[in-house]
Amino acid sequence: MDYYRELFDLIEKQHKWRGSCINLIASENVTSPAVREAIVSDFGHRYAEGLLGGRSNGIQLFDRFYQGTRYFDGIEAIAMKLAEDLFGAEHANVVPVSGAIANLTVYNALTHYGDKISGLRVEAGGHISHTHVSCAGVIGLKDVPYAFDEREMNIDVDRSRETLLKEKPRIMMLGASVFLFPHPIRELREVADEINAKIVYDGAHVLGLIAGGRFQDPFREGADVFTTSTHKTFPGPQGGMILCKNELASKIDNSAFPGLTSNHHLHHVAGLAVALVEMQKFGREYADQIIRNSKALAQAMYELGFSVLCEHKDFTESHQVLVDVSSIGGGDRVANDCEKANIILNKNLLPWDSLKDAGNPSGIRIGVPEVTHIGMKESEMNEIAEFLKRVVIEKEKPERVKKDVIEFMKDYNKVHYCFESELGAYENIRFK
Ligand code: DSN
Repeated sequence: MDYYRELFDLIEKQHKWRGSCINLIASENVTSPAVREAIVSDFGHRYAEGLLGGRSNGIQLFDRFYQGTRYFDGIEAIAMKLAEDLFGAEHANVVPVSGAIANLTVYNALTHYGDKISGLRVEAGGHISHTHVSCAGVIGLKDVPYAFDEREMNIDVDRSRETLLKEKPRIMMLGASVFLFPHPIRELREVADEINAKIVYDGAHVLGLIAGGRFQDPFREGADVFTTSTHKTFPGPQGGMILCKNELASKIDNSAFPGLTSNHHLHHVAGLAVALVEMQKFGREYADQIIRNSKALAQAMYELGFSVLCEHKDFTESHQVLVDVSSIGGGDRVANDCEKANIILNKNLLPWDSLKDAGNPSGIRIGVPEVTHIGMKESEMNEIAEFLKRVVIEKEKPERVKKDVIEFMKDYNKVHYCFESELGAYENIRFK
């Protein structure tokens, strides 16, 4: 078996296939050619252990432990400054290599084994890293689930307040994987102060919207810490980041290094810096279009007969649309049929499902960051809704719909909202 050839064959196939798909996974995006150039740079070979102007218990450390970082130091400093400016943060840390590790880093910095953490249940859209099944459990934190209002698809502040006052979590997590509407940061600030908890806002899904001044403004509304990944609505490379108030910077920096990361991924920090510059310039226009697109897609699907959640609230204020498909095949079947038609989305638990339903939940989650980033607007959302109707409601053979999807995608092969876009969005870069 010629694994060498096989590997490059698989890479080539991936580019060709996903470039001919309508990519609707809410946590995915495609980066600009400039971000891709940064990702394949020499920084991917290098080490920069240590912190930029690092501190330990308030004592200034020397910055780096290895030589060779003179250019990377400039890049990391730019990334931190851009992130602080764009998100109104006093301090940025770009060391964590993912959003979950960013959360783990904060838990490690601000809690002790056996403390409590409040967050949304996974069934209600909470991220696993906010609960005992993942990072919070690793640190020994005990779950305090918020009460959830299924009609409003948001935290029920009044019912949650009682629980919070009784359980006194050390960290109150906000943010989610199913995230249709802004979370009530302001409304929960008072109770956080009363129980001496820190509000940690996980903005992974909505970072690109916040960069564009949409959705919500976590620090102005009362968050202490803002954790995130860097590759969902925000079109950066895969990675993580922590933004925080200065008073928490030292603890969080030391939890990131030497705590939970030895070397961060320097090429991804370079790519992040490029994406931050892009969002500074194009973020508002991009975020506005994402929200227009998700509302347009939700409306079109609703009119075509889909059971789209939250019609009474104009469906969504984010990049996501949530659909109950329990009466037309269930989440698993629908997601699989869509994949056969080159429409990539994911099955998703709805708040009234049980965790046991994870294999075939009631819902599908649809996200529009990637299709927006490659230039689609409201009219294209109507076409996507029609494709979905043919597969899911009319049960047309997915292979027939696939032919039309491939034709449709031929017009969308460049990344928008960036400075340069010669290289195709799905083009494979060859070096050898
Ligand atoms: N599981 C990811 C999502 O799709 O929401 C977040 O890590």
